[in-house]
Amino acid sequence: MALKTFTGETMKDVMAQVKAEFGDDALIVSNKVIKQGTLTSPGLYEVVVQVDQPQPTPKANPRTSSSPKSQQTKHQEKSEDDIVLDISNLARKINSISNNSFDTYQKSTSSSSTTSTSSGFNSSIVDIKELQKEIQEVANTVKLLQHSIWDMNNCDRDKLVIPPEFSEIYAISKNSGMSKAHLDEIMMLTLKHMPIKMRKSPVTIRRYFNTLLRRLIPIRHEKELPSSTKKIMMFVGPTGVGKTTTIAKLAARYAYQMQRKYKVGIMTLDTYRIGAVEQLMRYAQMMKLSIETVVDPSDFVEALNRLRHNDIILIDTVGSSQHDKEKVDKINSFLSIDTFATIDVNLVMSATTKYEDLKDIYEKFSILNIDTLVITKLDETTKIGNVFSLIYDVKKPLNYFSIGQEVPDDLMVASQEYLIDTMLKDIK
Ligand SMILES: Nc1nc2c(ncn2[C@@H]2O[C@H](COP(=O)(O)OP(=O)(O)O)[C@@H](O)[C@H]2O)c(=O)[nH]1
Ligand SMILES: [Mg+2]
Repeated sequence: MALKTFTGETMKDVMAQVKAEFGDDALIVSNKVIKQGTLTSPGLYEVVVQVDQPQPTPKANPRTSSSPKSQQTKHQEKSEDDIVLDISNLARKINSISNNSFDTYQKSTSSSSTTSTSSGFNSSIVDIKELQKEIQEVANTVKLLQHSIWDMNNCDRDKLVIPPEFSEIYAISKNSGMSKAHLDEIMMLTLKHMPIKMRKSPVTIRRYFNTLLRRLIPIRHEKELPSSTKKIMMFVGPTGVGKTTTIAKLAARYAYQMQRKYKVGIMTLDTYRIGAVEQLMRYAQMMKLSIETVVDPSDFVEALNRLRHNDIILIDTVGSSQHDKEKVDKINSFLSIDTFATIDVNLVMSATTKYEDLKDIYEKFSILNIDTLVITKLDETTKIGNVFSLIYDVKKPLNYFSIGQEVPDDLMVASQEYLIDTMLKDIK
């Protein structure tokens, strides 16, 4: 009795080979699981068939039947032959699937379906279909597994379940310092509204999320000042965030760097420290700009009037901790004075401050009726989800970003693209 051994990665695969060669009448002597397949490695299955019976020609594998070796009866030689055949079969299957050429392959084989090789090709098509089905099943299992791992890691996330394809963008946003409550809220919106078609590719997911975040950032764009209009801008905020440096940069920008060269005047209310006055005096001298120092609110109107010939007046204030209510109240007393133009209040904050503190600062300074936000020290960190969250919360527009110490170069007009691209920078 001669035997032939068939092997394959699944029992289905092996049986298909047997059927292709011997048809439905194949006499199976034994079948074994040599190695159980796992998610990461293929299995090995073996079926031994009795072959000392006339082989049904129509279903015979043309490559096997035409080969002289297929007539040999030695078991060892047969199985070696089969292994070679299996490998080439498998290579062909994988090739046709990975090239996504199944359709083309089917077309080319169906056109020659009357030739003697057609049954061999057709059975290969069946094999490929089965293989595709198996691959799909494995892919589904992997997806389910990813889901359950994600769910386990995030069981504190109330009802929000992040699908695996969103996990990268979720992790990066969270790592950027963005408030978790905001992130969950935005993620929930994304999951609800994002078109199904876009969810399939991580690239479109990122693009969608990036665009959505950008749209949540209000910007006050720099506009040309109508002639005969005066603008007064006051800069308030904690100590050391870069108020004076930003004023120096803006003075240079308005006076020298824009298409229209504005007349710029500077005023400082920060007379607590000699150094602070000197710092601004030096910048004003260098730029040949007029400067006024004011100690008392009663001197404010007069000093402003002396600067009235300017188009733009920039007012520096004393830095104050958000907990120092007295200093914030003093600034407020200047703001309650009637002036020839409304005072635009700019709250200056550093990107290196964590979200909770930014919020605290904003709240303490909000008695000054903040108009716009200036963010400084963006060169010192890329984790600026804190800034995003603050703006998402307070819905105040941004007007300028400070991106370094250099006066006047390290200043840019605020942009949604810069903020969100920097925030999601970790995405490869
Ligand atoms: N790295 C970096 N340093 C800055 C930036 N803006 C200001 N600084 C520095 O921060 C320090 C405090 O700045 P200053 O303008 O005096 O802060 P103020 O107390 O708010 O007026 C100085 O050493 C500045 O050079 C910035 O955007 N990036
Ligand atoms: Mg200062």
